[in-house]
Amino acid sequence: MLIDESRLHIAIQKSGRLADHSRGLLRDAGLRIQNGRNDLTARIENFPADLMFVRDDDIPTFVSDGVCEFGIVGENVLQESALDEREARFEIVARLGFGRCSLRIAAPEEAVYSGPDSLAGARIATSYPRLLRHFLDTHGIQADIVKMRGAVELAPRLGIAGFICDLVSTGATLEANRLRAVETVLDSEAVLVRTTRPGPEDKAELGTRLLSRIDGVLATRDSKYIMLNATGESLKQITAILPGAEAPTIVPLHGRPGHFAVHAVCQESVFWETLQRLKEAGASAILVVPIEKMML
Ligand code: PRT
Ligand code: ZN
Repeated sequence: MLIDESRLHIAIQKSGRLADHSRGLLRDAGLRIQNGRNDLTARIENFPADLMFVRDDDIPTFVSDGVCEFGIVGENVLQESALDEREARFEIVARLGFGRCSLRIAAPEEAVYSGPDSLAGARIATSYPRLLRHFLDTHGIQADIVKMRGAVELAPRLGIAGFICDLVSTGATLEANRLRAVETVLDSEAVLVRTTRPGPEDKAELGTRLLSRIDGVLATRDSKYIMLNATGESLKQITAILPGAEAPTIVPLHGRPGHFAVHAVCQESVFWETLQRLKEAGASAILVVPIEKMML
């Protein structure tokens, strides 16, 4: 495969739970993904970067080896790889808020469980042997790890292991297999990783540009722009209620002495309850508008 050295390379999952969200994030950051080049790569039309579509398990290696400067992957896959003996040359540069799940240890519903000590001497089936070993070592527990590539939830029923350690999101799979979660090994979400291998300066600069765009998208996802009117006496109380707003803009209203317009970017969700509280504090004409783009 020919790699164009003047362009950034971003590894994302080819298909699976993270694929659509990963493309969506890059699209929201203004990157136009050219379709139809081939199955493995795609060119970004308006930014010097190429995407590489790979299995999620390969993303830490691609980024660590510097084949790709960036990657989007679940923290569970990344941390499992980071515990490998090989030096992991990557760093998390953004948490992306999708693909949330937890790596949990689960026991058959009827099993007696009274804390990590109950795992001593047990057999635990998992696809995440290093993370599980790390958890057991941290608690000073000796147990056998049975490595499985998939269908881990079947292990207790098949008599392969007494416990499992697997990803859980809704909990439906555990329930369907009459298992219950007893410990959390890791809380995970998709993350943006960057290689820590040194590269040419112009590429580092491109990387900074890409990061600043992605940070902008993440900041706007929950942010809202709030506008309202308030009297001078109520200003202090109102600005204290505004969620996650630093230094709101306050300007006098023309022809209405003692009245002000307050404008603020709120970095947290704005709920109806918040609007009610603002109104009770003396705010009127409250407007909440979405923010399309933001560069921090
Ligand atoms: O083909 P490739 O290797 O790229 O994909 P994959 O099959 O290995 O991964 P994929 O697409 O299934 O998941 C990619 C990433 O999504 C994972 O590494 C996690 O970071 C994240 N993620 C979020 C999940 C889940 N939620 C999840 N629920 N990954 C897997 N599951 C599975 C879990 O293993 C279990 O079998 O879903 C089942 C449990 O789900 P609930 O909802 O029943 O609890
Ligand atoms: Zn995988």
